[in-house]
Amino acid sequence: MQMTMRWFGPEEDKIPLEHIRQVPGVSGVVGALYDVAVGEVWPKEKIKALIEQAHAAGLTMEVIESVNIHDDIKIGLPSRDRYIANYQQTIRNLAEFGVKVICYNFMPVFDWMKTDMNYVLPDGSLTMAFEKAGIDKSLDDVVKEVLENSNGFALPGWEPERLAKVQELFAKYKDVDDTLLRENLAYFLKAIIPVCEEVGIKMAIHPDDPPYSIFGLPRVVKNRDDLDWICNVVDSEANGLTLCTGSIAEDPENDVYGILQEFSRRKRIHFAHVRNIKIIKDKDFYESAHPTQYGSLDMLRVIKSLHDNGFDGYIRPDHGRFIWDETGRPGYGLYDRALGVTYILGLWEAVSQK
Ligand code: CS2
Ligand code: MN
Repeated sequence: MQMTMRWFGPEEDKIPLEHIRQVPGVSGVVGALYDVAVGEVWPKEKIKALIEQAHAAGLTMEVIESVNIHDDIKIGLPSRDRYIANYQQTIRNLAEFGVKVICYNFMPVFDWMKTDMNYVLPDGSLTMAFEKAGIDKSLDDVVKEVLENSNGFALPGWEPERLAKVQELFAKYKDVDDTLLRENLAYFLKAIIPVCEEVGIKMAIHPDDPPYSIFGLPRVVKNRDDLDWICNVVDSEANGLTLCTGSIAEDPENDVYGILQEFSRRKRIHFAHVRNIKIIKDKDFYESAHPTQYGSLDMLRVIKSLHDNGFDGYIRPDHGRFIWDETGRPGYGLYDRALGVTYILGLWEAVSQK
């Protein structure tokens, strides 16, 4: 197991690598390039410069999160072949600089959805929440609110330029249902997994967040059966998963521990996002502090399910709250994520005792 933290690069992240380096037990950062348009090839010089910065700070960068997938691939337009060829080249380029795992998602239009970026917890800390009432409004209003409340940072997958055209994007997806989205995912995987095998990279798909349809959009990474289908459609260890405990648990029907056990055993979890959530009612929830007592997940059982079933991948705390007056990119402050690291490592050490 290797403990990592996500870092958004020198321009986009106000947290210096030197501070991440001081979090006990963190050996690497998970990074990405943010100045290459979605669908274009990541140039070698830029990859090299990014990874060298991590190395200069004494950290590895073996996981990339994310190389995002162009909407034309998800929609299945003829132009997808050009974008897939670019993706293949990006995989080759990343492998050259020691990257081992690429995290990505296959959610139409936008990445994760939260309805409140500044939800106040009883102890005064701020977190993110999702309440159904918050999306029972017009799409334009919801998008506007998310963009306005993200403290001036572009959230992952919420690029303002792209979402300025959100209605057009939705129109392009109007004929894409779950079946077609799944076919398009299969088409993509069949094209890229052989390249991954050749260069020693593992793909790790992130579950949908939340793991059910919103705004009528199709969703194909929601539950155990979806994950099983993905693993089987191209049966290769290079075709794996990012197991995000928070995202999976947002549907109370999902058996998080069973999923962690099964796919660890099957050697398909290459990257684990470990966070806790607290279900408020039905499917409404907020992202709680990591320890078991604050959320709906039994975190010891989460870690045990990974550890006891041979998980040997990269791990990171996921979102953190804002505490101690910290502000910044929602979910990605330093302090609470650092507490998450320490807690996860404590659990890991305990379950590792013979
Ligand atoms: C991440 C996702 O911030 C987060 O919630 O877990 O944005 C994740 O990076 C993407 O879905 C992966 O493509
Ligand atoms: Mn996640």
